[in-house]
Amino acid sequence: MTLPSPVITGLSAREVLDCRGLPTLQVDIELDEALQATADVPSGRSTGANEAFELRDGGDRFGGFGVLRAADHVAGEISETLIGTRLSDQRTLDRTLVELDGTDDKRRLGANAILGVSLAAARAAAAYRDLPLYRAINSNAHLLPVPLVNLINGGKHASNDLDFQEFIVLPVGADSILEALQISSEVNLCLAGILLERYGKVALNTGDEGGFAPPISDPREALSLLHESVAAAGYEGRFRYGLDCAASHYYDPETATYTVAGSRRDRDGMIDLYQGLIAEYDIVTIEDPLDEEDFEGFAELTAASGIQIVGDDLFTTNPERLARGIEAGSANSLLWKFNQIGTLSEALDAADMAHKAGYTVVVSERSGETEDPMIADLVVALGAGQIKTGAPVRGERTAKYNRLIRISEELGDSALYPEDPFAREDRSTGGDPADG
Ligand code: 2PG
Ligand code: MG
Repeated sequence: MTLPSPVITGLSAREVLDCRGLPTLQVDIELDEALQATADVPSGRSTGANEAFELRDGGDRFGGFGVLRAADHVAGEISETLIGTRLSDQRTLDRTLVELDGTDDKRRLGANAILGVSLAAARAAAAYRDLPLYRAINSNAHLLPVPLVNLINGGKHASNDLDFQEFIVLPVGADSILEALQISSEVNLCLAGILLERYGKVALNTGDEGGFAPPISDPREALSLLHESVAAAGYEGRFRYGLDCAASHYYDPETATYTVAGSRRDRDGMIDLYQGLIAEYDIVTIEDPLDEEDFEGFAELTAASGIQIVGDDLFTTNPERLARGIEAGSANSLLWKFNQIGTLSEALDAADMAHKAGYTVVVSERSGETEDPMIADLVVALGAGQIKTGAPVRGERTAKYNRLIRISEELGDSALYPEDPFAREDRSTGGDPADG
């Protein structure tokens, strides 16, 4: 049975605080029949150069980070266009928003204003059909994701000397999302103990995504710490390992070199470094290993390594950049962040394009997050099977993890936690570098 489309009767936005204490947008939408929905807009720190434009106020308020102009656009022009119209489908709504803005990167109204409306409308439409969001988007949704749990932070997310941004454990040997979170959390507690003993209390300071930020600079040391913690927790063989290097942030375009732990390397030197780390530490996924414009280098590493190479700053969830990457064989996985492109439909199109090309999709949070758990519903809706949403601590991260637990419960017997998506016959699961 098709329900008649509801009419949009109200639209407004306010500034709220994100997890860094910076302002971000929260959008409310109202439909007839007194239905109301809200969505928050996240914000990145190690952003790609090609992301949609986040409109900030400048000036003195909040150090220039205010979003009152974006809020005014929601209450003004966007409301004038949408209020009184029918919320028929997401694609039509998003197209209206994109056309109203009229720029390539949504800079006139602000991608944050546009995205907030797009997401709130998706939630309202699901509520109107009395369905959870994941079910409203995909009637067959049942796949829970393996979390890429970011336990050690570096790069732009931490005040230490690690150049790589994220050191990740993947609980591939769990039976359910709940068990995945349990064993990840236990590993995190073991890591805390090891850090305290080895480096003192200062090592328990954390970065933007809740992972520890120990005073070290060598990526090998960080990876060894992860392996040691998994072993100490008694879970050898049940985890694999990953990195988000966010390499554009330690790349110098003038000399075409990368500086990692004080030494400079060119592209080939970096590929050698990654190949060594992959072999030594059971690394199955690396995000942004090279500069965001180096489609060719990405293709080289993808072919040479045989592991999951994820494009974040490389693709910016942008179908045009993704198409270029698919053509060139750059990466084999898309990092999926809806605020990089600015509407839900365009982000869904990018995921669809990735899946059709045989790429995996990793749904991701931003470092500047809110308590809004929407990406948990979206990763299940997409059947993506992988989510990156920080350490298993702090409300803005646990909001997503806890929503996944509820979704898993709602799905009951149909809920599926993936078997190790990285299993390969030629990869040994035994042995641990930390053991010697
Ligand atoms: C990334 C993200 C999220 P930011 O690089 O993948 O982990 O960081 O939101 O700062 O871009
Ligand atoms: Mg990234």
